[in-house]
Amino acid sequence: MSSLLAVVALAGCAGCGDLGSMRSCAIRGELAVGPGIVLVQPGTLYGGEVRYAAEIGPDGRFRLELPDGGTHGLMLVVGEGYLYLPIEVEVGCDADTVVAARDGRALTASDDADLGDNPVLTAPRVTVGPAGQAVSVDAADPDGDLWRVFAHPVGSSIARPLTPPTDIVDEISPDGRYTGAGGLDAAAWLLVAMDHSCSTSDVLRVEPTTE
Ligand SMILES: [Ca+2]
Repeated sequence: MSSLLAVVALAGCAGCGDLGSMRSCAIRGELAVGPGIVLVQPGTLYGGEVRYAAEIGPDGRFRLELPDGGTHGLMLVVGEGYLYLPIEVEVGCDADTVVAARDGRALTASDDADLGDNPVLTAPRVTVGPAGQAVSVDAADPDGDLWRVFAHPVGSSIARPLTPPTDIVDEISPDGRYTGAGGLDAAAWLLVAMDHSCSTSDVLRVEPTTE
């Protein structure tokens, strides 16, 4: 089954003035498909580190509050198969910046036609210990172009790259057990791996277990 996701980013801010404590810089998603995850980089697309994320609901909706407005790169992981859609938006701070599906307009991304080269996540675990919650998961990429594995505590705006088992060489991350994210607590976590071809793993939703 194949479907098209058409997305247009609508700037919701004409000017980010002195709004004091009412200032809120947020991205609101009204996509046609879900569930999934959106990962966000401050600055231009691929120009910075992924720091923020939000869960995309089954109805394709999400809302993500950011500390600042301005240019942000988004990676939307939704739809049949997993091929993320990269877009760049200007985030305003006097009204939500809306990212919405509009059939036949603006940016489009087809679903992934070849799932055989996608990264795969297995054996996810979120354990609860004296130092807080710790996340671990096995990652493997069939054609060896794994980029990063990210963890997102659901309900927060945080995205964290998990630590690979060995060094990242020439921006290619190794297969193996990824770990990290101590010091954060959540009722559930989302885990996703991305490669250099915009393919992704399944988005895993994992609840903590007490050891
Ligand atoms: Ca791959």
